[in-house]
Amino acid sequence: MSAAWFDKLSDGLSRTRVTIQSRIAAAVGASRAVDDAFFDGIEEALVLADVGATAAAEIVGNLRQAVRRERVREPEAALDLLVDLVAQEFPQPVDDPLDDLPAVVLLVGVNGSGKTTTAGKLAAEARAAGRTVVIGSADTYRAAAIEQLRVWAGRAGAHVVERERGADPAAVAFDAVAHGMEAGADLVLVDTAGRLHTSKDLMEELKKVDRVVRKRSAAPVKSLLVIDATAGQNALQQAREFHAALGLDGVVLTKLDGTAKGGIVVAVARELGLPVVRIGVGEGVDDMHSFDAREFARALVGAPS
Ligand SMILES: Nc1nc2c(ncn2[C@@H]2O[C@H](COP(=O)(O)OP(=O)(O)OP(=O)(O)O)[C@@H](O)[C@H]2O)c(=O)[nH]1
Ligand SMILES: [Mg+2]
Repeated sequence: MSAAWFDKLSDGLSRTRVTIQSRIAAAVGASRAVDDAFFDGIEEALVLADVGATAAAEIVGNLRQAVRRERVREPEAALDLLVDLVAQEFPQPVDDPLDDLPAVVLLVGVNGSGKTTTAGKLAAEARAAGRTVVIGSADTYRAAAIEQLRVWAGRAGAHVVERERGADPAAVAFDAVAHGMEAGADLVLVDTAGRLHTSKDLMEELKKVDRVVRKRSAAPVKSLLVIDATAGQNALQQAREFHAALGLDGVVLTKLDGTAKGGIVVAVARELGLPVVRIGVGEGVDDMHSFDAREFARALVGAPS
């Protein structure tokens, strides 16, 4: 793990860090003791970073045990244990669907979470590794969405499969997969329209896209939920619903550059056992990184690397 990666992630999580660090500093206080006030401060800090009340309480419960077991007296040493505990919430090693090509990857999520941007970044990443990429433009609701994806595909050097606005998204997805299979593409990315997890019709539509893609694809199909880190606790409910509908393979956490709420993935990983496949830390093509649970935990807690 390079130091540059850590710096970027820490930059991305800087607001989270400031919040957690200052809370923890307040918890440590003048006494600098690992006492009830210390544990309460950490729990509060984790809740504020959107780890969720249940997860925060359990992590702190485990921290209390670990502190006792290891007879830790220094706050810094207790924070090291906290980093370990947060990191352990993530499934390891990450089974990266993008490592194992050929593959078809479906990008799903609520409106504006960063699906199209992530499709573009993933396409560019695969192209840079010498892979051939097809992107299916299955967000047919808005003409602007088709155009946006075309721009990303052009930039990445990926072939884009699209139909007119209003076309059946499942038909576009089918075309894209068919084209990818026939052309022997390494990676087929399917960008879907944003939809609320509470919308029954749109979730049914997505299931149809998924069915059609699986039927046509000779390669493994993976569904990734794109979560906006600024969505906070709501993202947990999104993850539950999308997971129930599709059986997700992982999540991409975007917009970590603009939030104090990166902890939501801890809750998602913990409850659903889903790996974080990539993180987005900006709008540019290079603003995406793979995820390392330990480094993430360090950045979240604000412990030095
Ligand atoms: N700062 C920041 N902005 C991002 C990131 N990822 C995406 N965005 C921005 O978020 C906005 C929405 O991104 P899109 O990729 O269009 O999101 P989407 O999920 O495709 O949206 P819909 O198709 O409308 O549901 C755009 O302005 C992106 O530039 C990120 O990691 N960091
Ligand atoms: Mg989009």
